[in-house]
Amino acid sequence: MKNNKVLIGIIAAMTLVIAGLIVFIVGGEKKDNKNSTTQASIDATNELTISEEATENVNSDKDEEVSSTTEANKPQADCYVTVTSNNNWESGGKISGQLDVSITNNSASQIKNWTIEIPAPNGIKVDSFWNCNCVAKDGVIVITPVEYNGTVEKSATLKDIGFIVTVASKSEFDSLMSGSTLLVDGKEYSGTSSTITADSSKDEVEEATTEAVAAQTPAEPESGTPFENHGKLSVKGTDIVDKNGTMYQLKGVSTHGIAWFPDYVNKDCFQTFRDDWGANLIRIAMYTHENGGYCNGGDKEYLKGLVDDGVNYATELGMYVIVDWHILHDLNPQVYKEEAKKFFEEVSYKYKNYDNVIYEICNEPNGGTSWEDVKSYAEEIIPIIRKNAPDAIIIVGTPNWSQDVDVAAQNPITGYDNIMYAAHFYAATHTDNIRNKVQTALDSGLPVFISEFSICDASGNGAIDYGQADKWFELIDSNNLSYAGWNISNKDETSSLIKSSCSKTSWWTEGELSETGIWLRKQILGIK
Ligand code: IDC
Repeated sequence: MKNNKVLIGIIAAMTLVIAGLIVFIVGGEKKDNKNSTTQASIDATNELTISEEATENVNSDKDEEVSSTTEANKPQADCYVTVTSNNNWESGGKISGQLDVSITNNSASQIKNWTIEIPAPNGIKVDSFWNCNCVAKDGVIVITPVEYNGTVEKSATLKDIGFIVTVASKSEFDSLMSGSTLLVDGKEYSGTSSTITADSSKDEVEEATTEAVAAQTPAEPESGTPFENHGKLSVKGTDIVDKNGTMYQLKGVSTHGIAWFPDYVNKDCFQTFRDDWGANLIRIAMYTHENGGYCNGGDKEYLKGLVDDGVNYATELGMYVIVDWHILHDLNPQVYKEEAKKFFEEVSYKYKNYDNVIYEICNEPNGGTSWEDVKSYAEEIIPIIRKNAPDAIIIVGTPNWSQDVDVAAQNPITGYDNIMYAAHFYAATHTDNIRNKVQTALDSGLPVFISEFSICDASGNGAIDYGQADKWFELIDSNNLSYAGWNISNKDETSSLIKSSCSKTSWWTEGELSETGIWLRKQILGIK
């Protein structure tokens, strides 16, 4: 039995090494100044750790890869963390770089439930991470295991943990490679941590003493929020452009119905999407009809209060925010048109000085509602919003659950700037035929906004179709389409981004995200 396992392990190892080499050879496209890294992790039996790493340094005048910890500077402690970097680059006046982390366990027993803490400068941003969970909060980066690497066997080194950060300067970046602490079941391991850093101008090897985590001060609000960088948006042709007239893509998430999941309307939640997911957009969905919706027995003041909280949190975080009048089982936006007029009068007045607010005036007309009906509704609502918000982007829903953008394209709303049209999809149900509608609309110059989508079926549940999801994102990214993924909640359905077993409303670890959540986070972060 044991021998079989070893044999299986060896075969698995060889397969992964070959796969790694193929990925390295086939995927050799050069990008920026980043590493190309292929990783393999501990297998299901936990008996094998392998890794195949291929590193290419583009724009680098050195040919040799920076070596890892040498015998000479090998730390003496039983268990220790090694933080290294062989790549950093300038990004928008800041420094971004990749940090690779390993845990060496030379003690007599396995270690479990490890946590690594690295003192971090204020304003640090974690852009992506792999084989770990990684959050930067309150002056410290906290790294915790994922399902398969929480245990480090005795006499073993756990590798392939890494993350990418952006900080203000090279010295801030370098400081991340000293002072890390390994915590195992509450016990702090001290000792030395070997660090290596290199950039295109110099190779250097440093050794630093691990210190206890310094007194932790809350992180200051980040400079350079999406809104600070991009300001008031407008529509040019089929694109959203920023204050400089440069093409801009909104990428974000939609709440579930705020009446049912109000706890996710909180600032930490939105900040998690901004800082940990790379999102610049939050959509606040307020159902009008179902189960005590705004126009159907809902507490209007309470719901408007939630919308207001959401808009203000997003604004404080420098994010863009959609106020979504979420019609659904009311079918036709004409049903609650009078309520809609009052609502949009009020909110557009309240947010008249906010340049980050987008209005979505009817989520999904359906049930045979014609484009003519939707258009005439829009022609009553738009002027009301325009009185207060002359330039705000307004998204108009389209017939058939916001699929018929091709129909809207034949007879668009005229006389106003900054009008966009909603196309929604659920990838396991909506495939080529809806993509063709979007393409047709774009071809005829209609600006399309994917203000809601998921990768399961149209019920918001059922199996994920990753293949169709990829096809949708080819269309989205090649056309600079903005999007918001449904939905921020832990409801027990596939489209929810958070696992139903998790009640946290912010700072989720990867293990606390649903499959859809894990996929969408990577999508927004641009991790393929
Ligand atoms: C679904 C929710 C589900 C809720 C239902 C209410 O995921 O929890 O019970 O609404 O009717 C849409 C809608 C969106 C739907 C979603 C999934 O805009 O409100 O949410 N969907 O059915 N259009 C296509 C799919």
